[in-house]
Amino acid sequence: MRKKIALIGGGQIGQILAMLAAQKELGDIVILDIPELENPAKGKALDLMEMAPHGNYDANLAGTSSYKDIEGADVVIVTAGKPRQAGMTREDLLAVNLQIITAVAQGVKQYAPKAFCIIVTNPLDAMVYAFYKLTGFPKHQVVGMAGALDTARWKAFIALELGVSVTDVAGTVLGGHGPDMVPLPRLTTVGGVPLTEIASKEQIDKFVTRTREAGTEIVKLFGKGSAFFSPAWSAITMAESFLKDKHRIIACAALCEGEYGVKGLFIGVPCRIGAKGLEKIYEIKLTAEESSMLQKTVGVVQKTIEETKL
Ligand code: A3D
Repeated sequence: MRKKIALIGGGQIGQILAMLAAQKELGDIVILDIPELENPAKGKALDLMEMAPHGNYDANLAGTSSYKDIEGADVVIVTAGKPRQAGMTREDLLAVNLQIITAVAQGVKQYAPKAFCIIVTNPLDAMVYAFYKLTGFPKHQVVGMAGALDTARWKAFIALELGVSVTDVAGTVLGGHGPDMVPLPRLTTVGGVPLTEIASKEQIDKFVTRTREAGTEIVKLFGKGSAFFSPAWSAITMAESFLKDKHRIIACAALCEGEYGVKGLFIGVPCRIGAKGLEKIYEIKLTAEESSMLQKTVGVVQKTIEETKL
């Protein structure tokens, strides 16, 4: 029997998620949106079914506004919520998206209590925390997608500037999904060569700044809404590692219980994702400077999480 993937939110990211999940034949797909947008969700599902003969994939897609239709889902990816508009911070979305996540958590808890849940809605670190608290799901079942995207951006900017293949860049980004995130140049390599040996300090500083501001750079260009291709592929990478038990090590927002000195918060850390969900958090020995940057981002995340009052 095919796996079942429930996409909660059928907007910009949701529709790309549906396309990628279908093309990768990860399973059958349900796109759930609000009742007013049930027909567009059905239309997107049908459009993707009609693309299948060219895409050469076998997947059933359906659109709905009823949580009954996500029953028994193996994976739930939540993008339900408002995106940023130009001039907004992610934190500006807290009140409106907390309401939405509260409704989503209720539906997922009732109909897909065993699903591996990937939260994408912003402000990410607070929304994944809220979803975890509201569902009461175990921590291995709930992660946030942010580090996967921040790391992809980090790698993309390095490859662009150095004129190397992006597939040869390896590295990670820690911390909250905001301008204080912590890319780790010291541990980044390009085809096995340390980044610090082939890029100047000025270049590295530029990569760090651009990565931290990458979401805002796109929001400014769009004028309306935020990035959707790269967030979708990042979340699908996480879902795929779970569904295929690939054991990929991906930076995810995960519940830390002492790792990196963080207790009870979701923070971006390197995670192993396999058939059991979040299987392991890897702790890296950080330098004093990296540690102090991490503490700064943790402080920001803590403040936003406190605002959820959960
Ligand atoms: P958008 O295109 O507006 O899609 C969101 C969809 O959610 C819309 O179709 C809404 O109708 C739907 N929705 C709203 N309320 C509900 C509900 N209660 N139940 C089900 N569906 C609902 O936004 P988008 O897809 O561009 O972005 C979705 C979210 O992802 C936003 O909060 C963004 O800020 C966030 N985002 C996060 C990242 C990260 O890296 C963490 C990156 C980009 C976007």
